Amino acid sequence: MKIGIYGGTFNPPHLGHLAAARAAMDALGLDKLLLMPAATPPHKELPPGSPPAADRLAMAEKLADALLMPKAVQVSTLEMDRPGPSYTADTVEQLHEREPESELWLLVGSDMFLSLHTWREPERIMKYASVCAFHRTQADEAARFAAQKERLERDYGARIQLIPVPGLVEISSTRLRELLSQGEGREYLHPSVYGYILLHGLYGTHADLKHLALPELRACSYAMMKEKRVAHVQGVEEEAARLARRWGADETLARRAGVLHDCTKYLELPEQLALCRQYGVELDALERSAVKLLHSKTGACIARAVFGEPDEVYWAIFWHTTAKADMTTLEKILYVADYMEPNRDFEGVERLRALAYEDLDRALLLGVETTIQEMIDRQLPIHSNTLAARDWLTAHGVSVTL
Ligand code: DGI
Ligand code: FE
Ligand code: FE
Repeated sequence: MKIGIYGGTFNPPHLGHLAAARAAMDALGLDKLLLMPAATPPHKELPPGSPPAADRLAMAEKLADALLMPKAVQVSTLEMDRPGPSYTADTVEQLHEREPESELWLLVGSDMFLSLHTWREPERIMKYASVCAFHRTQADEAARFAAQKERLERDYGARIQLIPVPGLVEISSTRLRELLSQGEGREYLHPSVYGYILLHGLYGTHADLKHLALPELRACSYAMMKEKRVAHVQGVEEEAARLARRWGADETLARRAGVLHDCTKYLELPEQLALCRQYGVELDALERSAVKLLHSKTGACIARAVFGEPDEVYWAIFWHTTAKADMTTLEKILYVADYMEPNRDFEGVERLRALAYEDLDRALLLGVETTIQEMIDRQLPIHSNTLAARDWLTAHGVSVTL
C-alpha cells in the first residue's frame, strides 16, 4: 500500500494544499493520504491569533472531505496527540513500524523541500519515507529543485519524485491570515473551510452572520455538511432561483432558502431534538422518532436565529420535506426545486422538471404523490402534513397521475 503523509500547521488549510493533495494522489497513485496537522512545529511557535489545535484539526477534516475520497483521504492526529515538539523523523518511523509493508511518501512544498537537509535527522526521515515535492511550473524553481533532489539522493540515498502542480495557488499562510482579518481572502480557500472560519470567527474575521452576502452564506452552509451534499444544495439554489423567476417569487429569498435548506441534515437525532426544544418547535410522535423529518424544522430555526433570515425563508425551509396544506409560492418552489434539481435522478424526474415550469401546483402534487408512493413501497409511515398537502391540492382542483 502506498501512503502519502502531508503534514503542516494547516493554519489555515487553503486551495494550495488542496491542489497539492489532489496532484499527489494522482501522480503517485496513492492508496491512502494522511493529512497530518502539526501540534506545534519544532522550529517555530504558531503566530499569535492562530486558532487552537481543535480548530486546525476541524479545518483539516474539511479539506480531507473536500477531496471526496472519504476512504482514502484521512486526517491523522498522530503528531497532535504526541506530547512536546513533533519531529517528522519520529512520525515516519512510527508509521513504518505500524505498517512495515507500506510504502511511505512524505509530501512537501517548495520551502520544506529546499530545506529538508536542515531538518532533524534527515537520514532517518529518508530511510523510512520517499519524498514527493510539489513545484510550480516556472523554470527558476525547476533548477533549484533539481539541485536539491541530487543533493538529497547523494547524501541520504533518498527516493525523490518532483511533481509539477499546475495552477498551484501562490499564497503564504501569513498573507492569507492577514487578508482574512481584513475581510478578504475567500478566493484562496475551499468554501467549507472558509465557512468554518466565519462560523467560528477565526483569524479576526468577525463576520456578522445575520447579514452575510450569498458567497459567505454558502460557505457557512457548506461548512455544516459533507462535501458530497454540496452539489445537491447548489442544484437546489439554482433551480429555486429559476423557478422564482418563472413564478414571480423573490429570487434572492429563493436562493437563500436553497442555500440553507439542508444545513442541519448531518445532525443526529438527539441534537435535532435539542434544537427543537431550544427554539420551541412542537413535534408529533412520528417526528420525534424520524430524524429525516427534523432537519427541515431545525434548518429553519438555524436560518432565522443564526443567519437572520426572514419569515419567508424560515417557512420555506420548515416545510421543504413534508410540504403541507395551502403553501406560499416560495414554499412550493423550494419543495419542488429540492425534488427535481439537476442532480436528482429517479424515474419520472424529467416529467416533474417539465411540469415545474408549466404548472407549479401540479408539480407540487406530483412530488407529494411520489413521496406517498415511496413511503408505501418502503413501508414507512406517511406524515400527516404530506397527506394534508395532497388533500388540499386535490380539493382545490389540482390533479396528476403518477
Ligand atoms: O433532505 P433531502 O434528502 O434533500 O430531501 P428531503 O428534505 O425531502 O428529505 C427526504 C427524506 O424525508 C426522505 O428520506 C423521506 C423523508 N420523508 C419525506 N416525507 C416523508 C418522509 N418520511 C416519512 N416517514 N414520512 C413522510 O411523509
Ligand atoms: Fe432536506
Ligand atoms: Fe435537499
